Amino acid sequence: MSDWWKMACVYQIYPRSFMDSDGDGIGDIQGIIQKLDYLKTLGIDIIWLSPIYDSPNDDNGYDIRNYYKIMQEFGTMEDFNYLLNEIHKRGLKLMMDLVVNHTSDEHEWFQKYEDFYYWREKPNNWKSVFSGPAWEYDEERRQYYLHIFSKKQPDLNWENPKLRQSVYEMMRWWLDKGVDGFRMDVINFISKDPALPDGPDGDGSPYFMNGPRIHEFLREMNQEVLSNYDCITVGEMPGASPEDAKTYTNPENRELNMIFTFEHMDLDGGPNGKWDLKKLNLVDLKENLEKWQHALHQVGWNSLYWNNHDQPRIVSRFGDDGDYRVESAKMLATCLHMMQGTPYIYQGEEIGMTNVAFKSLEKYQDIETLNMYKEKIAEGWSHDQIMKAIHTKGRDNARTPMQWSNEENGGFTTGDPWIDVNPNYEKINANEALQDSNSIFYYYQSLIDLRKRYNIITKGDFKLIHREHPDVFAYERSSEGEKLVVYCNFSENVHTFALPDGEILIHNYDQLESCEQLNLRPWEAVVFYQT
Ligand code: TEU
Repeated sequence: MSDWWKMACVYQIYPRSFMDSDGDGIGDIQGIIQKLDYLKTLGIDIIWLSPIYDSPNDDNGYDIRNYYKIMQEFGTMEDFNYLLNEIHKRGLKLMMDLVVNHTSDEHEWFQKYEDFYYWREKPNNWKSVFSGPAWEYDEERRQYYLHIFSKKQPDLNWENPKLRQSVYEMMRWWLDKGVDGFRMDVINFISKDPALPDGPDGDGSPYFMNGPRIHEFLREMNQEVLSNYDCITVGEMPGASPEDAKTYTNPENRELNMIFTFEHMDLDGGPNGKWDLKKLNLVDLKENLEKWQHALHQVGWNSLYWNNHDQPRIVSRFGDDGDYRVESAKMLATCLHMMQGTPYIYQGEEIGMTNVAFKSLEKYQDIETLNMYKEKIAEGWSHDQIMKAIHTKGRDNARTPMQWSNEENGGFTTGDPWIDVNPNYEKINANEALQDSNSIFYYYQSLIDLRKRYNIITKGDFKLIHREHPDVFAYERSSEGEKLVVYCNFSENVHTFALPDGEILIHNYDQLESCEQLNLRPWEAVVFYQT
């Protein structure tokens, strides 16, 4: 099977917030169908759809109640079949979100099969990612069950071969329908240390991340399911290192095509995690991405992302969402898209959507945020301190509705949106972008097109230059006599360098300030191509 996915660009849709067709304030499948031509215009190849399966929505669909049924708010299986057909008619592909580390506690398996889950008389000391203990006492069974995430997301016991076969059967069902692959939710959590030992200070991750049988399980999944289809797979892997990724993504191992790393997304968090706010040190970011480029070059494959439904919006996080929003959004896109790997664009990133700072906690919907608020108050944090952390890192920053137009609710819904629309929709929306040849949208369109036209972007090696520069991320790509030289100014300071040779491939300003030297203006990005 070909490596078609190495030249491809993926667009992630968070269906709840993408487009509402029936006015109930919740995005749906018919709404996605209405926007397929918009995605085709952007030039993306694959759509990653966050979960659309039946769910009580304790974690917005990442708590699945029935893998074979579409969530009622999103539509019907007929709607899905029509969506898949319309995607394929446009020459696009569909990657579903596979959530099989856990199910909803309302899944029939949880009701019927005790040995599909982890039940213990006595819990260990693990804490949940969503605050509190990772064990919940069940009065009926008079035992505790494990849930690394919410108490309505019990972890599946992958030691049980029957469970594994039930998962593989479900995967085949979707692949036989014609879906083109899977994004696999926390897939490196599925193998736990069978002893479930206490973790340091309640941190169980040494015993559930990249566990003892993870490669065995992934190879079995590949052998039993994936190898029988021409499909794309990406594993979401918090806590995976470049060394781990070499094993996970080396095609000789027949596991996955690529993984999502979290290392670069953890660099602006302190020792106590994401809510422990810390200013990004650009040198840390440069050296981390360099490490991943080098580790997987000619060994495995990288995914390239800044955004998804769990991360704050990158233009607010590492760019400037004020005066230089357009320049910095384009700069960030350039920095990522000129690297080796498959780029992922999250809905709204292509129009420079920003974080939102709701004044009241009541406006927030995310279980992680709401549980964290209670936990931090109990730890003595002030309300303002917590709200600052939420405004900076909360997942709802990415989950405000897609901004389609300057109409009410950004054209997302004619009803009351399930979560407030970012009030800046009047200025920042897809309609505006499509009418402005200088928009971030058309800049993304160019980046996606360049990847298809210049093999060096897919094949070239990576060399960091000006390593210690505190504001500028610069690197070279080389392959068979061709070279790219990429300069990205991650600041509003001006910095001067020797002017590289070659033609300008893409640039987020109209022209260079000087033809004698490279004067990088605020948030300026420019790529030189040499042959
Ligand atoms: O996220 C895995 C994960 O670790 C996230 O919880 C992430 O670390 C955290 O959100 C950062 O704030 C996946 C899904 O992407 C996420 O939406 C789900 O909540 C989670 O798994 C459970 O399914």
